[in-house]
Amino acid sequence: MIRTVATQPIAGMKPGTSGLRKKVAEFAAGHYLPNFVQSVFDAVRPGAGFGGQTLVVGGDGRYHNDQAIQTVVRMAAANGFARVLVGQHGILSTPAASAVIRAHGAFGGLILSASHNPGGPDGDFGIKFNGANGGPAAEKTTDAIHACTQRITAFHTLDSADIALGALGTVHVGGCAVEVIDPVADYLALMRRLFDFDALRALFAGGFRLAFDAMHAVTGPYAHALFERELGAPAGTVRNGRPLPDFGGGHPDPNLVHAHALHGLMMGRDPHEPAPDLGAASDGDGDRNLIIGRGIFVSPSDSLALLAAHAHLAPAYAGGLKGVARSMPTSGAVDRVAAALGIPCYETPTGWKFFGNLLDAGRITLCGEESAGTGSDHVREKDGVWAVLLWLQILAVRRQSVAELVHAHWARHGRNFYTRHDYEEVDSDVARALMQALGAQLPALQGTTLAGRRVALADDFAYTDPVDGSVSRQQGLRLVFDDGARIVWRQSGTGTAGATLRVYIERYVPGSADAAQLRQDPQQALADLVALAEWLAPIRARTGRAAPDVIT
Ligand code: VG1
Ligand code: CO
Repeated sequence: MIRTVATQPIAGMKPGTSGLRKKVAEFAAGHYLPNFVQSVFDAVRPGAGFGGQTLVVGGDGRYHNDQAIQTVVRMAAANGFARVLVGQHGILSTPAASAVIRAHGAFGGLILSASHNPGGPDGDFGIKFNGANGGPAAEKTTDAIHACTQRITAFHTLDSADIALGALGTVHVGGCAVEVIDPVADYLALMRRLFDFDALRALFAGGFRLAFDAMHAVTGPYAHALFERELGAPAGTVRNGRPLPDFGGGHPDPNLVHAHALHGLMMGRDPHEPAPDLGAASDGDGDRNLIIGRGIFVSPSDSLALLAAHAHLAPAYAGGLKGVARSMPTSGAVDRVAAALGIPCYETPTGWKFFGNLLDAGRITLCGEESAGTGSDHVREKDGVWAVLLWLQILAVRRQSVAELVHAHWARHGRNFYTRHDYEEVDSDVARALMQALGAQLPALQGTTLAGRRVALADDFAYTDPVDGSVSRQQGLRLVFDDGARIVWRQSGTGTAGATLRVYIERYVPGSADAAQLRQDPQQALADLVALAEWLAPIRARTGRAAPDVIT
């Protein structure tokens, strides 16, 4: 019944920071999805074919997820996979997909998600390939996939009825066994091995209050199972826990703009509910985490540093960390912890795919990004629910508030004041021109003094992978001052409309500074650098905007 369907290349199928993301309408039209899926298979097919191999398939439940899964399943069967594991209802969070790939020795997986991008018929859709280590394909693979999309002439599928995604169990599609699995089970088993669940149960039994906002995205089922059923947190701990195809009309990006209700609650601004002890949220596909203590927002860069400093309190990391890594724009807070622990700290380009080699080689145990992504060697993706569990583990052992932990951390290691300013849907030509002009200016800035600071380094960040020697260029323009302050400019690789410009700004204040100085508002503490950034690359002036669209 296998059919080979003639097709033609479709332009623009270049995976970005994390897979291919486009508007739903584009993905759903004609041969768009089949072309990409076939190109993935063509790029990664081993010499012996896919016989005997398992493919994992799941998504974040957004609009078009279920239909896309049926397409992928038919194509996987037609391309010779022996077995396909699909999350029930088409659901698998990104970290759970990674866990399933690893637990079942799969060849790899296709994750259907546009992550933090909005969903619904007018929203975004996305797809990415993860390999046998459970991690996102490295650049050389995504480049090979892109090359296949440019020369594709046919794809393989077969005629078969849709599989019932709601029913657990195995059905056969052609010669392929398609198993609909519980999307939570493997992940839950893994979390039980990493953390001391008895200690977490005791924490909740003692009245500790968590507010977890699943943003009507994929983490709902995981959070209900873990926090409420497994750890005994009261019903209602998980908010917006039902995955919806349009995320309830919201934008599943756990930042202070899109998770403002949670932020208000944690700052004590909800008249109906006192602020809980810990507030957390995750994104569309469950790999990000937002952490807010009562009365205190923890920046993702600080959260990474705090987790690194206290990870040994969880059974999985009791033996210490081999090393840590952060993406280049992420603040240097974790570097200071690594120095104090005497372990290496790696600086990678933006995107989780760059951590894979370091994790596989055993060089690092923990890693993270300023964009609210934190993870460890337990999977090969960032992991939102895991990060919340690690925070809970630390709070359960230390019996201190989030604010106390953060303040003690700043007093010991100093504080890296940090902010990211995003300008969304900028005209692509304007964005390109701004970045080009700035890039051209950089070499001459080296060694000069700007607004009272000496420029120690001004370059376009290039990364040489220490494991396989591969080089990735043009990973962000950076200006580093000799006092550790930095300004970084990058163009987003996940957007689907126009260009998104990100400006990352950081300044270090030593722990010996007085508490008032350490506890300043970051926007105030960074105001001079924000002004300098605009002077060097006049984004507001060129786009006619008074302020960034999102400040995190
Ligand atoms: C953004 C973040 C990056 C993250 C990526 C995928 O990329 O900056 O840190 O890895 O999203 O996260 P960009 O290119 O738009 O800056 V997710 O949760 O959307 O898979
Ligand atoms: Co995500």
